[in-house]
Amino acid sequence: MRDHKLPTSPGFWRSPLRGPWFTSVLGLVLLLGITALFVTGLVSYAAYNPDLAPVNDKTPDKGLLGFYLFSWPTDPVWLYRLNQGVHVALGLVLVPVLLAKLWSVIPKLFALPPARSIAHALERISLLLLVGGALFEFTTGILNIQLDYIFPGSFYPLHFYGAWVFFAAFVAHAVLKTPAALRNIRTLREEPGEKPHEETDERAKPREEPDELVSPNPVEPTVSRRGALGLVGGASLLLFFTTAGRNFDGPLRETAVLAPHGGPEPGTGPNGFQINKTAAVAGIRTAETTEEAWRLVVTGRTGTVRLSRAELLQLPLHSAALPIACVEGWSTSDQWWRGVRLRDLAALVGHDEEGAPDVLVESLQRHGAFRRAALRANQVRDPRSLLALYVNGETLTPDHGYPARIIVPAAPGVLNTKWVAGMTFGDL
Ligand SMILES: Nc1nc2c(c(=O)[nH]1)N[C@H]1C(S)=C(S)[C@@H](COP(=O)(O)O)O[C@H]1N2
Ligand SMILES: [Mo]
Repeated sequence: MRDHKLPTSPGFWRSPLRGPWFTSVLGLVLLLGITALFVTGLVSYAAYNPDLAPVNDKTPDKGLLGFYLFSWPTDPVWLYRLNQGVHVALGLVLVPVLLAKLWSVIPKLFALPPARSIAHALERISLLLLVGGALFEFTTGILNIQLDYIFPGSFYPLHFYGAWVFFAAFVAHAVLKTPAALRNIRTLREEPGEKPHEETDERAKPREEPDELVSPNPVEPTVSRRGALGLVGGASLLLFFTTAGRNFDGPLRETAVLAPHGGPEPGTGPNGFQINKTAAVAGIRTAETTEEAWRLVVTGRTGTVRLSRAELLQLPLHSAALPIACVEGWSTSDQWWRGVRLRDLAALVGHDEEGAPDVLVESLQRHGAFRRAALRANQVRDPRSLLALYVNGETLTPDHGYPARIIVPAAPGVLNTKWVAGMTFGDL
């Protein structure tokens, strides 16, 4: 008998759950789930209008990988909220599935000899990219939503390039394995032993060699394969119901016990919705936001105008009900914003007849990743895009961007610059 004490020996792995049926079911769930994650991830990236480089683009040299970018629309207003909510919720829900899938194939990781042929060697190298890529993408994503940008400024390129490397390896793996996985769930029984349904089952005939995933000396099962899948699904549901509440205001938000956030508790009242970064953290001093001190500097084709908050309040004010949706996967319900249309500000500096162009918005904030952001012409022209002065009938609080903040329909939260000090209109 061979030594069963080493992980390189098949006999070392004794769970009766392992086998092609179990691995195939998990693999097919991941095939659908990870494809949806990739697509929502790319859409999320497009929402930044990363072509407004170098301001919005956090991924220098994206080159061909930016091939699909388009001007992000402003309708429907919940577009980014939904896409990012799905991206983050799906990423969390797939964690137990991914872990179970990796667990189910772990004997293969240790299999000797390291390579039986060139093709086998290539396959194992591609698996390193696949497993490494998956762990990297899930880890960077989860750190970002839980710890509020622990990689200052570098999360975007890491998660973006990682996604392409991972997805390339994922596609290769899916092309190789999906046909067998589909055959396995059709022809194999889920229970241990994993013999074909009947010795006479025609479809099952071609499978001759014993599968390397099946333990040669399994221990007694303590749970059926279906039961094990149920546990994985249960863990996924638990993650969903303890995090998804971050996309709603009010009591539902309290259900998101597993989704701590760096920001303070939003509190109650008209300004009682989530705060990404407080004025104190952003280094905004009260002295710079007083009526005497603060001026909005608007620059465009015909020059520069400076407006106090009182002067802004003399301009036509408009309202729009819009959510704030952060890349971290939290969002608020619609809030009632009131302020000056961005396109009216553009008109003040000579951009009325030919229509408003792009705009670069800069904050009072001196340090940090989000002190400025660029908006596309289509966003500036939308009548619901505002330089907000009020929210839900009250003056903005310092933490929500007093004296004035940007709010744009369907845009990622990060483009809604707070504590605005300057706006420069012109093609970017
Ligand atoms: N100046 C400035 N504006 C900013 C930010 C910032 O850190 N500094 N954070 C942005 C991000 S990432 C989000 S999600 C929204 C959050 O707005 P809120 O704090 O009012 O909810 O503000 C955006 N505007
Ligand atoms: Mo954000």
